[in-house]
Amino acid sequence: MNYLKNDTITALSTAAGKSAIAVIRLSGENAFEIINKVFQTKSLIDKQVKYGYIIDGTEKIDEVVCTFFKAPRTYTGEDLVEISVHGNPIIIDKVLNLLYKADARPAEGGEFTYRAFLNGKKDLAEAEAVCNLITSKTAASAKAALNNISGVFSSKVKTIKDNITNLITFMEVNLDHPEEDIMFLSREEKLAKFDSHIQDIRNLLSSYKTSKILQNGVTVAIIGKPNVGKSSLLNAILGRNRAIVTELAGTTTDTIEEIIDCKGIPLTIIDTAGIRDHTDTSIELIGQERTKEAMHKADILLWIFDSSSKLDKNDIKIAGFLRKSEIHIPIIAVLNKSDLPVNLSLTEEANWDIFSDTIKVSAKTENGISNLLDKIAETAGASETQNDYLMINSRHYTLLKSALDALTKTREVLKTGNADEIACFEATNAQDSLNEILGVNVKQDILDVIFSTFCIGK
Ligand SMILES: Nc1nc2c(ncn2[C@@H]2O[C@H](COP(=O)(O)OP(=O)(O)O)[C@@H](O)[C@H]2O)c(=O)[nH]1
Ligand SMILES: [Mg+2]
Repeated sequence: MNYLKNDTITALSTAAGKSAIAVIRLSGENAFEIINKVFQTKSLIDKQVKYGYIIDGTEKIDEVVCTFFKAPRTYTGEDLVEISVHGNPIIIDKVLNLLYKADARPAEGGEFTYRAFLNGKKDLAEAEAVCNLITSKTAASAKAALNNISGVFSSKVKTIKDNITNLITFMEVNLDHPEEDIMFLSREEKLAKFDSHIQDIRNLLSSYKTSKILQNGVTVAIIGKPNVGKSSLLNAILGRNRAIVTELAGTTTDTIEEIIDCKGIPLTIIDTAGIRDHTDTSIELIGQERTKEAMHKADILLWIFDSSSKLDKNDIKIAGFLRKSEIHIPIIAVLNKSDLPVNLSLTEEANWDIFSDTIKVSAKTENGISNLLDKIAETAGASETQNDYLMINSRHYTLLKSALDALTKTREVLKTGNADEIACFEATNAQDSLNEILGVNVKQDILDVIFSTFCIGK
């Protein structure tokens, strides 16, 4: 790893492949000197954005625009140049090779952001959020990730940490100068303060599950016997004809996956081949195996019924399969074809209590589809997902847990006796864990692991 070197680094920061424009970043002490070796411009010296050519000796390689950022007010905190070249991989390669020849080094994964962290432009939690923003799948999760980059999560952690630091200071003053009562806090007051900080940490921890849902999304598999309207339901949810719909049983032989934005959460919907007692073809058999795989992959099942006809042995087969399998996820009963007269009753059979909810819809008229999406979002836990920040990083989770444990111990020690010295020691452990989230005193090997998961160019 080169992370500790302070030389000048360069990399393509936009996605590989062909595009109108690609941006190459160059950052470090010698960034301006290096670009001057390969950049020919007639722009004025004082212009921050300069138009010109990347040249190899006298040969023009590309017509570009270079944006100059003077340290320290830059992304990395160093002198930085962003070269906008034409997005052709051959040109990009040539320009990068010229920069290497001019003494820039290929950047490691995440090295630009790593330098931003080292130079105090971002704390560690803010730097880690850069990846979350880039991989967000919905507008809601992108907004939350952007808030993390801007310090919304970090400032919550920092506030708790500062409050604990203040408390430790109070307790230490009390210990050192027991005779002076100017800054004296009673035991009850201290306990109340620690209780409130414990609650603050619990609140952050409790947003872990919902943040994960917001960022990673949930997977829903549409299952049921043939011809109940599974593919029609997928199409109705997507608002377009993605899956083939016919009145023939066994039309869908493979699984079809699509992602939609469902109340802010990325929802992967899988349409599956219908399960029935007998199968006509080997293709259908393979399709049914895929259906079973999809069921195991899913977080929620939508079991579709045709409410215009009675249950039959195919439904019983599915019920049997679900009972035998190790699937312990919410199952929503979707009574489709509600535009037709009702002939179905789920209660008349024994053991139909496996459903978390029952929803009536018509894939044909689209009646009830919006209700169904609400129900899916609610079942996934998305109603609690109104977070303005993300708490999805397992490193943060583990450190918050240790801080919570340390504060709980602090509280016990304070409660059982007059042992402020030990209490202070425990509270300092909590302070250390919270600091580590923000990147204070984090071991180099941990930093290496964090930033090496970033792509080159970030
Ligand atoms: N009346 C009515 N017909 C529907 C509805 N949904 C699907 N169908 C019809 O049911 C048949 C089977 O639909 P399809 O989506 O292929 O079912 P799948 O085998 O479960 O995927 C087709 O003829 C659809 O037009 C509905 O809500 N109302
Ligand atoms: Mg189908």
